[in-house]
Amino acid sequence: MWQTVITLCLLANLSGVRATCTYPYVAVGEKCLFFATMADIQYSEARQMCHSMGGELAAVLTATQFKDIVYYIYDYGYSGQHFWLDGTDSAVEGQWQTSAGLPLPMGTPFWATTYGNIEPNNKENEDCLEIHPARNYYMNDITCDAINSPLCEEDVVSSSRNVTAPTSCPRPYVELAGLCLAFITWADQGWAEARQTCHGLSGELAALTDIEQLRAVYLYLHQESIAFDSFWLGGSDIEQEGSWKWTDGEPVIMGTPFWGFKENINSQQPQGGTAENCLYLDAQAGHYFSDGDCELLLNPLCMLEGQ
Ligand SMILES: [Ca+2]
Ligand SMILES: [Ca+2]
Ligand SMILES: [Ca+2]
Repeated sequence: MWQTVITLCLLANLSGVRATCTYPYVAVGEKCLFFATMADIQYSEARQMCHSMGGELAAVLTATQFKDIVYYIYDYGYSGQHFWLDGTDSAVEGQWQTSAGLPLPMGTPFWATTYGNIEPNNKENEDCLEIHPARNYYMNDITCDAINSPLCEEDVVSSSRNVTAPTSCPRPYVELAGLCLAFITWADQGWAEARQTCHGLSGELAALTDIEQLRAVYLYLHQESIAFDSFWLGGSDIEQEGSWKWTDGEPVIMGTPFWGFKENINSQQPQGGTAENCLYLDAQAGHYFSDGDCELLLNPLCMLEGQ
């Protein structure tokens, strides 16, 4: 019986016209899409998340592609969720294009239009593209720091983007300076909870033990436009105040050029004493090492275990 089932599955696969997609991507018309509803994040964070998943925000270039996505949202239980699509007019106001530089279709049947209003309306300097149940999933421009879930499309032409491809690292890890790192922008957590999140990804909060690793992380955060986020690393002085260790017990290298400042140049980190026992990359201070209250809600920066 199982042979019959397997044979039928194989036949269905062979005769199917849909794309073959890698989990968690699903076939939607001719595209492989990932409805990342676990994340409610800003536009640039959403793009970085898609990149780390081997894709890009989904680009809608034809009416059929648009219909396929909207029907899938209604048919598969995503109604009520709202998503980022690939599109911005941040370069030239009113000129909407995808990340690959392709012009976005304007007008019907894509954008919301009513008696009094035609989207995109740039009402509040809105430069990013969303689909939202408040507009029955017609396209709308919204500010790029609004919060939506990424709708990712699996990459078939990786040349369309200029980010570091996650070559040898499993998704959502990206390869930086010889490490597989995952920037979990969709979780704001205390240090201990952030560790659990990394464990769930077969990883650990990252240990940056080489200064080239800190440099690579810094460049990546700016390349991906997520430098407004702060990230937990796997260092702490919980066991003994002032004795900073990574989670594997190895000592954290102190001083310049790893550790940064707080208010001014006379306050090199760590400076928080027993009130601050966890190590993070501080977005407000150049992403140098800082000690912080372990209950701060920051994004986990995970490293694949066994590296
Ligand atoms: Ca605009
Ligand atoms: Ca609008
Ligand atoms: Ca401390």
